[in-house]
Amino acid sequence: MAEDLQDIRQQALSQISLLSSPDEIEEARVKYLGRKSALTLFLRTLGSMDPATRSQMGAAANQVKNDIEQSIAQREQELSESLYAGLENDRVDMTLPAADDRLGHLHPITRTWMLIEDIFQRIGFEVASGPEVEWDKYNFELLNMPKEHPARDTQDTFYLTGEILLRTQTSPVQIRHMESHTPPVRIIAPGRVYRRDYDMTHTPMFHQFEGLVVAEGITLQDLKGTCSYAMKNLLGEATNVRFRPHHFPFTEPSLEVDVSCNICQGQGCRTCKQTGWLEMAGAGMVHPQVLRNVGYDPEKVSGFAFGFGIDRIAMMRYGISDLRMMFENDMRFLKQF
Ligand code: 2NM
Repeated sequence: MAEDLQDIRQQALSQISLLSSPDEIEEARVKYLGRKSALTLFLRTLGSMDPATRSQMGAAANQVKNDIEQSIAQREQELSESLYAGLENDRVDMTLPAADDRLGHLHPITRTWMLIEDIFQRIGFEVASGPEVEWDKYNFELLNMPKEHPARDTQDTFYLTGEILLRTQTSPVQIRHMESHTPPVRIIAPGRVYRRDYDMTHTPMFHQFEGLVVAEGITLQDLKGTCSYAMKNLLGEATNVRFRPHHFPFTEPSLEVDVSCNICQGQGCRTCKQTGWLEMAGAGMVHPQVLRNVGYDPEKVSGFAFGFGIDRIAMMRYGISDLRMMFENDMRFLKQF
């Protein structure tokens, strides 16, 4: 009988030390001390024992009962302390500022690119695109620059094979578009272009957009009006635009487009080399030979084209002096915009 009691005690104590929640504590209290517990059943048998054994066993049973109660109380205390410790550690300071979840943003060049598309779409231009890996034929030959043409030297071309290259301008997009469409044509072609060049103002990859309008009765006035509209929209209504004669193999006549320096408002500074003007674009009336090359009749239609550097415009819009920063992806630089 005494051994039964010790078994009950041993089993209860070892299980109580494993309890891990207030619910389990309550279950254990019923299981080890309740009306149907082994201990209670044992106490009921005391009545049938002889008096001497009864008082001995009664005392022993009470001792076991006390031990179990104490053990449960102790486990209860331990548990509440560890729960409290958990709450202490997970405490949230409601007065702290919220986590920094600012969104990222588009690159200044991407933003300028999108703005350019928007400005030209408003006056009826469509956006065209084409491959960056091009045939020599589309990048040069159909643009009136045959194999030994001296203008090819100024382009510092990356050749992949004798006939395949990285486009040096987006003009091939315009050629492809004219080949597959009949006039009237009114497109801009923004995109990446590649030249072997690297310094403060040149990177081997840069962004350009060219524009092309071909229809009956297009004149140089249309070119000048369109370029002025674009520059004023991109660089501010106060921007002045001027045109100087130039030469390109694919246009005749050819022009260079200058804008008044928006750093010194045309007064003269380091950026504009004291001239008050910044060179922004090349342009001209599409050469009759280029029109014939794509199957158009220069007696019936005429057109103008222009080419701008997107990076250049972004630098002016955001006041960036070194083009290379645009492509280094230094977060301290990018976060400013
Ligand atoms: C420029 C400057 C002047 C141009 C010409 C053509 C085409 F395909 F119509 F012949 N596309 N782009 C052009 C004209 C590009 O970039 C400085």
